[in-house]
Amino acid sequence: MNLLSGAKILLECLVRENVDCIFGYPGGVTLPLYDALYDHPIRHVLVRHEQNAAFAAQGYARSTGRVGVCCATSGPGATNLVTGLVDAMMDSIPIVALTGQVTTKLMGTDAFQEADTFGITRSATKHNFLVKNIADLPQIIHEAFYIAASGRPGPVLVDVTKDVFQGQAPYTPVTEIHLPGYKVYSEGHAGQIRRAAQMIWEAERPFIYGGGGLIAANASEEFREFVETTDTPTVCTLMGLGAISSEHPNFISMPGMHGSYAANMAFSHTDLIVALGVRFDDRVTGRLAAFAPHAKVIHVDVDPAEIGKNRHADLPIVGNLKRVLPKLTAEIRDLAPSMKAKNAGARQAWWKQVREWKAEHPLVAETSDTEIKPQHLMAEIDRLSGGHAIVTSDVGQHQMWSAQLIRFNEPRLWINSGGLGSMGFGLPAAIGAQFAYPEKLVFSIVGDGGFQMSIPELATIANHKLPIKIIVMNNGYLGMVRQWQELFFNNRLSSVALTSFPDVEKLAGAYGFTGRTVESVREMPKALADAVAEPGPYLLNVKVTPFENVFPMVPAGGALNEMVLRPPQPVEA
Ligand SMILES: Cc1ncc(C[n+]2csc(CCOP(=O)(O)OP(=O)(O)O)c2C)c(N)n1
Repeated sequence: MNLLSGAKILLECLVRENVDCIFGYPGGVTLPLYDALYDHPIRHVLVRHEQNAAFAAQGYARSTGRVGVCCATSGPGATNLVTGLVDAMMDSIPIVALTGQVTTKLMGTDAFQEADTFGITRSATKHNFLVKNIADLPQIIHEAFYIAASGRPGPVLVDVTKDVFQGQAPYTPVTEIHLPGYKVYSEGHAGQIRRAAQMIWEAERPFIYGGGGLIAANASEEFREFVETTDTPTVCTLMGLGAISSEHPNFISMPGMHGSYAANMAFSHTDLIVALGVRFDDRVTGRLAAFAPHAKVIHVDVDPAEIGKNRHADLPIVGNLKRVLPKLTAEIRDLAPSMKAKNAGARQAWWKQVREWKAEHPLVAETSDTEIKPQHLMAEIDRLSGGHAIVTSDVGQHQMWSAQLIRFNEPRLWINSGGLGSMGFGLPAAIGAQFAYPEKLVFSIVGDGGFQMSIPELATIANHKLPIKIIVMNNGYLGMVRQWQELFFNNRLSSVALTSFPDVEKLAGAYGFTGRTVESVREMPKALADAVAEPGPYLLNVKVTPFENVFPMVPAGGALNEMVLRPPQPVEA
């Protein structure tokens, strides 16, 4: 019988899962795997830190909807993955992390580079496995992919001992996954769906609250049809941007802490929230007790644990949005002849009100003739993107301005760390996305803080000549923390000034590509256009006004209708 090494069996399983690219970093116990990769068609991308392998795998997964794969050695390699795993867990991103573990007989002896990866990553993953027997390997790898991608997606880790990589066994392809304890609910309850349609028609001020679950379910088309059939004002969360085009007439904006006035006022006045693939996150709801006080809630989610977790659902539907939404839309259409006229007047008045709120305080980019406002930078990037570029962001003020001001006319273009808010995410995520879409325009918008967490990955970018446009929104501070210190700690700016930022021309030059700093507002549009025109990578350091704050803002613990709309204006003498 033909025998294969565990390493080769693992790669064979990855081929069967259509994996074309792994982001990773080698080490002692993964040597047999890397030896098998040496002349294998699956591409291994050597990142410069394991955390970035997990972020790059996420960039790949978030931009394609496929499972991203990362790999690390035992001990420090595996522990370096943890932030990326928790990040994927918080945002429901399907990745499979492969880690090496010391030889089975050394486990528990404090062997060199031994860490309890299985224990450490238990709460950081949707599921994790430890493989100590080569005979289990194929089944486990396919189960890992199935669990990562199905139901509510998430990260799955497979820890493989060195003796399993090195062992020899016959390989029989796995044809069936049978996980009796793991239930995926997809269809939604027909009676509940019908009831939901009725509630939607009965509402006078309905409001659609769409989230990342719509994107995870690839349900954008179904979502658009639902929105148009009900003709309801719609917001998308930070994770849901692009689920419906930013230019769709029903789309209001992002809601929440830095959401628009219209979005937050609508939450405060609606009588029915249709919550689709969302989790009533505190950054959306503000003070939960004061959130949407007049609203009933229909909550559709694939994960039953989300329903009623933060906000009671008057009507729960557990199911996959791609399956549930068409049924809901069909029920809405069915009921239209008998229900349409009932609240038509009230609904018209509601739309009028929402449009007025939108017109009263629109999200517009401030500009100046003398300096570069960060909002102006985002407006220029938006112009170049036209709603079609992939934009990855890091975490901080630049992330919020990007979300407010850049259009996303399709899903999977806006890639950011929503739930965990991990600085250092943006640049490696762009690497993953650019590998997935070599021809696409990819902007990576980062703060001067987060950028400095990602500098090692400039080597990966240079190595593969990835044409990523790295835009550093350089305000000289850990901007978002400075904003909070200014607003809530008497402007006592403690450890937030970022002095000693590197000369980007020299920095990018050291890696063999172009870097440039732009300080003049007149030159900024052309500098961005030049970056886009460059065939290879480009590092553009944009010096923006340092003390700008992100508004609107709902102070932490505040209710949505207590949002602060703009900075206090100087009092005229
Ligand atoms: C790994 C990590 N450490 C700390 C934080 C807390 N934090 C949130 S925003 C922020 C400031 C980010 O500064 P910068 O990257 O310059 O972006 P800006 O806010 O100026 O746009 C910090 C430190 C975080 N989110 N992630």
